Amino acid sequence: MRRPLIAGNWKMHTTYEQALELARAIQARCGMAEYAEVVLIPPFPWIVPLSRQLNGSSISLGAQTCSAFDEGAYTGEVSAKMVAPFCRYVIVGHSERRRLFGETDAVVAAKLRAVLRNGLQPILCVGETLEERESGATRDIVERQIAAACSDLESGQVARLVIAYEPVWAIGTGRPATSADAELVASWIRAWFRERFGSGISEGLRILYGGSVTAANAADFLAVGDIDGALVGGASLDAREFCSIVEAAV
Ligand code: G2H
Repeated sequence: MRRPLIAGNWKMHTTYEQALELARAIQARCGMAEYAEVVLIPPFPWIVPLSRQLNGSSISLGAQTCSAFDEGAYTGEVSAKMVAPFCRYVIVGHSERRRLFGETDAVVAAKLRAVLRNGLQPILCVGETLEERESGATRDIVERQIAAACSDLESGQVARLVIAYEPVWAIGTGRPATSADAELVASWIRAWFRERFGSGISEGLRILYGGSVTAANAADFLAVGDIDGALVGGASLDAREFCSIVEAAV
């Protein structure tokens, strides 16, 4: 069966000292969790020191984005190739990247390929805005985002994906989706992959929910059959809260 994945997206938070302490506290409380895969996704500069600190632990690391290119004259970019020795995952298509930094579906697709090319696993974020939701376009939007990123992938590549359903209106707002909302969209996502890649691939695909996940609501999401974990933002910055979310995956 699919092993739950609980990922903490630290976004652009923490000082160096705070990052080391947060990871230490998480490792102490849930570093040996076997029932769930725990992933910390810190800002770029903390990836290498945290990989040293977490050496030997079952916690793995991810990056919050990456360049579509592997190397070259791309000032300010960080490539998947650079983080590959230290990370297992890279988030692509987070709504903050799409909305604040102009990442189009085409850019997201190019980044996703860079992640795969460098042996890492993409966590592809998809989700609708409030306006799109209210106009009944949720399924179209989510399927368009997935199709743009995944249509021409091979089965072996799809098997390495993680999909995070993150409704934009639920991110950082303290207003999560209901577990029924998330269940419906997760079922659409799995059906999309089943129709194109077969049930073997779709049944192995991990689908996360993200958007104002807390220790108080995590169990509701994790109880949904098609939801295999959580992408946690704000609540991942508190070790006790984050580890309570991990423990909800038991
Ligand atoms: C959604 C989520 C983490 P938060 O972006 O990816 O953030 O839990 O703060 O809503």
